[in-house]
Amino acid sequence: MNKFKYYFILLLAGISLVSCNKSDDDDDAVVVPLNDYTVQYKADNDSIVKYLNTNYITVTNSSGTPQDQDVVISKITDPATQPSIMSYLNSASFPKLLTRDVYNDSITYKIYYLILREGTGQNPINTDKVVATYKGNLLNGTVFDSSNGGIPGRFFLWPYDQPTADAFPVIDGWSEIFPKFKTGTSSTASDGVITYTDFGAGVMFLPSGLGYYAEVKTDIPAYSPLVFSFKLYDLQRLDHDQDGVYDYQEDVNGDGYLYDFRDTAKYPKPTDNLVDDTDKDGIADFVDGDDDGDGYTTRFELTKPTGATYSGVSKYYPYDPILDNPNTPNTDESEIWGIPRRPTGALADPTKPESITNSKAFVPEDYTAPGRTRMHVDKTYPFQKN
Ligand SMILES: [Ca+2]
Ligand SMILES: [Ca+2]
Ligand SMILES: [Ca+2]
Ligand SMILES: [Ca+2]
Repeated sequence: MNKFKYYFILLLAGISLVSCNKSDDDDDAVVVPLNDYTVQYKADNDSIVKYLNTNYITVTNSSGTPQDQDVVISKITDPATQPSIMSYLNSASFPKLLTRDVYNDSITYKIYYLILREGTGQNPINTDKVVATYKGNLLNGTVFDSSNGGIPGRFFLWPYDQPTADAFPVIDGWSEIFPKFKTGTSSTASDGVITYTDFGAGVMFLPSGLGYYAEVKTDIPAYSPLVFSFKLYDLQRLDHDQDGVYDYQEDVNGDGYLYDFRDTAKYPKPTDNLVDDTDKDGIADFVDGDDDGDGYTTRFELTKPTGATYSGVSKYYPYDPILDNPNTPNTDESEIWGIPRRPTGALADPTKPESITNSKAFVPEDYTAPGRTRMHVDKTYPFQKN
């Protein structure tokens, strides 16, 4: 029986798990069992709802300055002039308070998050690297950390990533909420100072299970719900299985999120609608070097056939081809062939049905159509000749 599970939460590096099946093991005497996730979440959610009902927010709108989208959250003293944060729930305009359901720790959390501004650039997927600033406070108002006004930090949104010299992995709550926002635009002055404008900005209200849970951090007691205001400045796409297809292009169900459900302690019962796993071997496409399980690596499948028609700057198909720019006659940007979808041209023998020996021809659009499904992960196309 898996009666007791003990979890050790490592600083920002996400969660590592140690479970023990024997409740009478003396070696574990120093480990305190964690609070039940369902019970703790209910208590946290009650506290967060109360916080949203009893506090109001002021936002600095000062485009082009480091203070743009800074927020101050204060207790309501005059309800007539200080609308509660909860009053923005599903608002038609901004600020807009929304919720997101998150499956984690074997339960489903509902995260409240406030969109101050959506941003005008790209949404990160929850395994990308982002450039951001933030300010964190407890529900009692204590600010425990802040990078606002300082140098933006770099963060791995996937909690399982290892820290590097310039970036840290984040808590699960950040991983879930940042993909709801977009980056903005940036300009670099001659002195190297980068100014960000029109970036996404918001506030997330996290139950402790999506923060540090039982772990005690500086100025953060165990089981603390956390409030983070943040600004999403920039992102870097990552390719975790290094197969040449960026993570965000391996989001098979297109929901903007990727999960590695091999962590069965954290995810005992993932529902099918959360899974991006073409060959259903339990390894999600973004960490599976052979997405379709045919024994050939995706990297191999994305190698261009030799021949003049497949010319371009890379040996491999990119997902999005780049057309040559006629305004730069001395440079060939051309990458006219993207990863193909299933061929849609004429059958080799139109009198017989499509089969592995009677395939359709590729037409140019098969390599460029927006939103196409790569042929190697297209379950409607079993006729690959690899
Ligand atoms: Ca990949
Ligand atoms: Ca997905
Ligand atoms: Ca797989
Ligand atoms: Ca394959």
